[in-house]
This record gives sequence, C-alpha cells and structure tokens, in this order.
Amino acid sequence: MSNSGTDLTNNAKLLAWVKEMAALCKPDQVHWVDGTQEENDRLCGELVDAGIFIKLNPEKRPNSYLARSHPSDVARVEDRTYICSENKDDAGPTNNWMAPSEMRPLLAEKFDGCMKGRTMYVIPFSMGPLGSPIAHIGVQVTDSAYVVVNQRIMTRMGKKVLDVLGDDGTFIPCVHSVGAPLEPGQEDSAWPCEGDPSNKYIVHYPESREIWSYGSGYGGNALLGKKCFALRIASAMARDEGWLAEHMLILGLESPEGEKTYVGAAFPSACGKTNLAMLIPPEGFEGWKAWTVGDDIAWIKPGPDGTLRAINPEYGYFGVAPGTSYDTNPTAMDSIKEGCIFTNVALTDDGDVWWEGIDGDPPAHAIDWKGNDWTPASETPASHPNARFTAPSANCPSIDPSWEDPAGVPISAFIFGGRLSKTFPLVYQSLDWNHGVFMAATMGSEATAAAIGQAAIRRDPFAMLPFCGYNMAKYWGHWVKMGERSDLKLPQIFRVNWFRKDANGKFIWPGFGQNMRVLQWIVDRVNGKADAVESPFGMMPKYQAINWSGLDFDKETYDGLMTINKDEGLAEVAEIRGHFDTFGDALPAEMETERQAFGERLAAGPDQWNLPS
Ligand code: O2Y
Ligand code: MN
Repeated sequence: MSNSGTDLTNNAKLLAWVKEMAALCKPDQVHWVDGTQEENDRLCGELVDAGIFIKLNPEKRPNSYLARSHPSDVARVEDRTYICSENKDDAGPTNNWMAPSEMRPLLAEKFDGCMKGRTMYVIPFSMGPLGSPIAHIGVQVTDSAYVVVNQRIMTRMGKKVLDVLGDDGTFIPCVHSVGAPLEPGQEDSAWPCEGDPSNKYIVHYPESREIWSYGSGYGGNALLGKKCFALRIASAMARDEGWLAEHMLILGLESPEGEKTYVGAAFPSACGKTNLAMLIPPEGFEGWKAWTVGDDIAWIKPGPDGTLRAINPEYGYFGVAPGTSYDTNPTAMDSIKEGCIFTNVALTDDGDVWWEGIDGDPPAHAIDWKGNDWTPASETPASHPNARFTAPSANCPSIDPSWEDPAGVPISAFIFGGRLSKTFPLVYQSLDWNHGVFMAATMGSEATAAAIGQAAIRRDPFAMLPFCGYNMAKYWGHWVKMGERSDLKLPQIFRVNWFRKDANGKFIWPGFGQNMRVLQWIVDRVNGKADAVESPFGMMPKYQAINWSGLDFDKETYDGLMTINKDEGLAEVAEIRGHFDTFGDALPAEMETERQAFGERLAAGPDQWNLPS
C-alpha cells in the first residue's frame, strides 16, 4: 500500500502525471494499487461493508461477489463516446467527434474536484503478457474500488507492471471517475455515478493517446483497458506502427495428429462469438481439440518470420450472463465457478447467482438485479439482459497452453461473420487479400428495415463500428496496406453465416455445436489439404469437402445453404454502394474495385448458382 508511489516506481513521467491528476480530481487520498491478494481481499471487504458487494455463498461460488449497478448505468454508452482527433475527418462519419480544444475545457470542469471525499486508486496494468513485445502498458486512475477489483481480473496489474514499466517506460494514461464527489458527512450510494446520461463522457484522444471517462462505473465505460484502450486507442497505435488491434476472438484448433492452427474471428453481437471462442468439438471429431486464447480482443503484430502473431491483451472474460448455461456454453459455466464478480444478476436464497437461461428450473424466490423480491410470476426479468460475469481466463478449462506466450500465437486465418437469413452462404473464402478486406468491410447483421431506414443489413465492418479509434474507411486502408507488405505471411480470409433460413423461416445450420465442421474445412484449406470451388462470392467447399462424421446432414440441405441467388447478390452490391458513400473520399479505391468485381462475377453467372456435384 502506498500513497506517494515513490516506493513503487521511479518513473518520473508517471509520478508527475499522478500528481497532476490528484491536483485536478482532489481525492481525499491516493492509493497505488500493488495487485496483491491481501489488497484485493481488503478492497472486497470494504465493498461488502459499503453495500456495493454481496459475498456469495463460498460453498456454491467460492471467492465470488455480486454487485448491482444503478439502473441507469447498465451498458456501454455509445452516444456519449467520443473520438477527439484534431480533424473531424480523422474520426470519420461513424464516430462522435468533438475538437480537443472544445472537449478539454469541458472535461477539465467535470474532473475538477470530482473525487472529493473518495480515494483515487492508481492502477498500473499490462494489456498482454508482462513484457511481451506485443503488449502495452496503461495506468488508470479511478475513484471506484469496484473498478480496481474488476481490473485485477481483466488485466495483469499492480507492482509487477511497474517493474516492467521501469524508470523510462511509456504508458497510456487512463482517467476515470464515477462523477459523484462526496461532501463531508454525505452518505455514499450503493452505485455512485452521474445520474444525468447527457453528463457522461467516454473520451479518447487518439493523437495524444489518452482516455478520459466520466460518470459511469459500468463495464466498457469504466474498465478502460478493454474497449477504450485495447480497441479505440490501440487501433490508432496499430495504424501508425504497422500492426492490427482487432475485435476478434482467438481460437486454436488441434488435429488428432497434433497439428495446431490458430484463427482470429470477428462477429457483430448476437452471433455466438463467445460460443465459438469456447467451442467443444462435436461427436465425430474425436481427437480434435479446440483451445481458447481470447474471447473478445486480439492484438496482432508481425513476428520475426513474417507470420502474424496474436495475443489476447486481456486476462479475463467480461461475459454476458443471461443465456449462458451448461447447455449453451459449458466452458463458460466452468470458467465462472469461482473467483468471479457478477454484476446485475439475481441472488438466490442460498447465496448463489441466477439468470434467465441458466440450467434448471427458476428458483421459487430470488432477489432481482434491482434488489427486489422476485418469483417466476414476476413481470420483469430477474437479471438485467446485459448482466455480466467478470471471470479469470485461467479458470477456463479450454485455455490454450500458449495463452501467456509473450511471442503470441501464429494466425493462419481470419474469419468474419454476421447474422443473415438469406443471400449469404454458410462459408466462403476470399479470392485474395483485398477481396477479404472487402468481405469484412461490408459485413453486418440483418436488422428490421424500420430500424435502419432502407438498408436491410446493419453494417458493422470488422465488428469494429463502435470501437475503431479513427476513420473506419482509413482503417480499411490500413488493412489494404498490410496486404501489400511483402515481408508478411498473410492469413487467409473467410466469411461465415450460421443463420441462413429455409423457406419456412427455420435455421438450416443445426447450431453452434456443429461449427467445428466449417472450422475444419477452414483449417484444412489454410494447410493446403482441402479443395474449393470458385463462386461469385468466393471459394466454397463442396459437400464432400466437409467432415460430416457424427451428423446426419444431407447434401441437398447443404447445397441449399450454399446456393447463390443472382438478384439477391446484385441487390447487396447496390446496397454496399450506399454503405461506401457514407465515407466519401476516405474510401480506399480498392474497396470500390472489389464491389464492382463482385457485381461483375454475379452478373456473369446464372440466376441461381449452385455448387457442382
Ligand atoms: O456493456 C458493456 O460495458 C460491455 S460490452 C462487451 C463486453 C465484453 C465483450 N464485448 C463487449 C462488446 O460490446 O463488444
Ligand atoms: Mn466485444
């Protein structure tokens, strides 16, 4: 425990910055977080005493706690998230922008005295294995002990990070306040935060590489290593330094012969990303193993041999609880057995947690996420739909033995997906790198026409729409540039769609549990072991190229999943023009070239393209 930090670090820049932040925020005290178990136990005890944490029954859920947020502070606030580059064009049309000259004085006023009556915690954290050449260090100051104990699960943090930082190391400064100073004698609330949503600010300065977050204590708004640093700021760093910061899971697939192939995969929400990250090979795949490296974010840098090497910058999972069960994701359920923090789930009478969609019958009585009595007859759900568990990655039974390798794991394939009921085949491979970038730049999930005007697909390029720290079209340009580098051994690029429906509106693909069949084709393909047929969309596997062992899935149904309708395809080509128009001159010429080539391939083909037998 330290107040001045000088007994923990000689890093003059860090010491000066913390002093400056303390002078601005005016906390009653400053606490440098050392990351020890003792410190964590003390903070959790204080959170229990303050009524912010409830200790769960240690027999049911050892070393675990439940927190309930304020009902107004339950998710990331995209409309309050800003990219403050000097020029508006550098933030691009898909980000909220404010000039730094306007934002800085506004924030200076908000942060002035914002920690009065509270402790300012100083959290040194590493995104990625300590000392890895792919990792980077951040330091977050915060007035929330809840954030400190969550960050201890989500990042490597404390004194050991200061040791790696050394006297001259650089760090990303991350300033966070819940925005609820306490007057002398004022009683604290169970979840302090800024009550007025329009007074919350999640601000990024991509040029000076700073993060300032005010008014929220929840998730991605407050755990600044995650979306703010590892995606928004890191994407700008990656652009400038020639690497990739991506909203991707990392999965290792090991064949019965022991050959391991790693893939990175990006999906918009509600596409089963966590299920894929924690995939269990189905019946028929005896001898295959699927290993989890990361469930959400990948930092990918060229290795000395030109392969792209990926680390998961995080140390834990911040997963959605509702819908998670032994039926839907046994690996996630095993990961949350102990040492976890649950936020906004229900509390059972025997001191355990419960949520909608968990295994078994609902309890006869529980306390809901707002702290009220709840029974199955209640009209409101027991847990909030965005209720979360914070769980250590080390708990995960499928954690990859190389997940902490500072050199990262070699990525052989990138997989992109969306939730699309028609037009898009189950799986296809890009014809080349730029075609793959086009496939990712145009991805998205279906939305109701009313929700998004005319367009039928809500585009979420690279699943990065809320997370790209600069102009999205320039980010595509960065990917194009990476493809031009002759020193790199580039991964192959694929698109998947598990959600195509038949004429009766029923999903054709039998479910997430069978995705391994598609993954095996991808693995075989990148390892030069599988054939493919060229279609207007890209390279596609014939029925015989997929391993159907253990599943009764006939050729006719499969061919229905892979068929291409010319008119639907051409409508997509036209719709993409509208998507591209949003980006004006920033659109890389290569993307329009790919769009036109896609249209030409479709136009040259039959009205209905089917896989040859
Ligand atoms: O609502 C939040 O603060 C969390 S959002 C989140 C959490 C874990 C992984 N991904 C996400 C996301 O929004 O992509
Ligand atoms: Mn995510």
